[in-house]
Amino acid sequence: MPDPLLSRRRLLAGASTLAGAGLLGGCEAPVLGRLTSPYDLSNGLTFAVQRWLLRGQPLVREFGPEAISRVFPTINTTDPDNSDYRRSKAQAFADWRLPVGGLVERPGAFSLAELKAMPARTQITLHACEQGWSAIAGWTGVQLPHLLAHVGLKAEARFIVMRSVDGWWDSYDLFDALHPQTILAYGMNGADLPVAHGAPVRLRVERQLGYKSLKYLSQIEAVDRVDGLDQGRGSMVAELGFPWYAGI
Ligand SMILES: Nc1nc2c(c(=O)[nH]1)N[C@H]1C(S)=C(S)[C@@H](COP(=O)(O)O)O[C@H]1N2
Ligand SMILES: [Mo]
Repeated sequence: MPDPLLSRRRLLAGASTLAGAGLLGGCEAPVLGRLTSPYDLSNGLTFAVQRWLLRGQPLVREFGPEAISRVFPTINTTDPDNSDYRRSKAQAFADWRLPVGGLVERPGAFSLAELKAMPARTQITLHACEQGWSAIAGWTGVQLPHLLAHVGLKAEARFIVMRSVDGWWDSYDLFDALHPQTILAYGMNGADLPVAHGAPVRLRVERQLGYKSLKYLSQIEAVDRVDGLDQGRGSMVAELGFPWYAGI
């Protein structure tokens, strides 16, 4: 039986190697594997420079409760049109499970109650949407690095792929996946996460634009590469023309 603490240490050692790689870490961006335009090159450079500047994994700014926006817009999917989702929603997500698998030692499928029983982090942060609006809210959830340590990330894992019930999918390198403010949020502003904002659980990945913070999570998978998924650009929005890496 692998020691969870040992695998956590290995996981964190992996993160600091990535951080130490700095500029060279740029090769983790899927776009760099398939440079097809100057746009890809500039995305890749942005990614590499940000990785260098953020190599110490600094936290994004957190606000006090007084800064919470009175209105937090909702956008795109606000109530997934999916029969499994509707059934789960009708029973307050009691039957909902989040499968976590791929390159992990101990794959599992976690209920909302199991996620809530894990150590929680609350953070009041600014959400910035690519469409030009931003808003501040408080988010409560389990840190993704905690969950990944719990399932035991294998050494070959390089990216975390996430999927949503509405068909959105995205991927994150370990640098962002292991950041202390990357959480799977089930709470917003002290209450359960509302359906319009991604219930029962959404991702908060605070150093990237809002579209990377997937709502309605349905699956998490650790992989060694993402260029074999769909068209090979690493996310649904990247295939629509937005940057895979949306650092802010
Ligand atoms: N599954 C899923 N995740 C999603 C979206 C979506 O439509 N579906 N929209 C994205 C965009 S563009 C933004 S800005 C935020 C919006 O979150 P909100 O609706 O809670 O404001 O969620 C992101 N995550
Ligand atoms: Mo957005």
